[in-house]
Amino acid sequence: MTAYLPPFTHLVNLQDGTIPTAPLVQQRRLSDMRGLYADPAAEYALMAANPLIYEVYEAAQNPKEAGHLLYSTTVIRPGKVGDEYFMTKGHYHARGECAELYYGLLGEGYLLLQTPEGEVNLQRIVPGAAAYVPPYWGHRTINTGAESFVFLAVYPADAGYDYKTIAERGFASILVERDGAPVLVPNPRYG
Ligand code: PAN
Ligand code: ZN
Repeated sequence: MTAYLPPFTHLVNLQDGTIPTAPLVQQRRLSDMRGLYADPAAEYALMAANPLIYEVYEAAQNPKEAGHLLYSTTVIRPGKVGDEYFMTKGHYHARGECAELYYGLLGEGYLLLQTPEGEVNLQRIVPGAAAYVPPYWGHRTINTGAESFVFLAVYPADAGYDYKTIAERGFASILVERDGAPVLVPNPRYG
């Protein structure tokens, strides 16, 4: 007999992007992201303070099986490491064929995407923006604003995470501040 999962609802706090009833909250500090920012000296200088960069509020702990969805909000704090804006680690999906939807809730930033061959694409995310992450594109989000940048993500429960490829190679481009505005430049550490 089919075991029916009971329907459920979580409220996203639209003042700060948190999900107070989320069963899982992940915190990522600078120390959790060693080597991901392009400027090692700036990273070292900031490591004493070890700032909180982002939090993920995972609303669902559904079975990690095809057919189910997971959803979460991500709250990225404002700030920079050197001239590179605070961002998520970024990943490919372990099951590369799994797509994802991002929906902007608060603040402003960008979704940086990359194919396995290193082609990059940049999507601006503001409240109300519904951005599609197609299959096989690696993805990272970046806060270019002065306030927290918050978005909702919805993805197949069996998508999984490949962080290793990004940790080893990085993204081909990085988003840095030049004359007060975000500019996409080649990543000197890409390889
Ligand atoms: C998102 C991300 C979230 C945090 O829910 O997992 O924004 O980014 P990192 O996982 O790269 O640290 C998502 O894309 N899930 O698939
Ligand atoms: Zn993802």
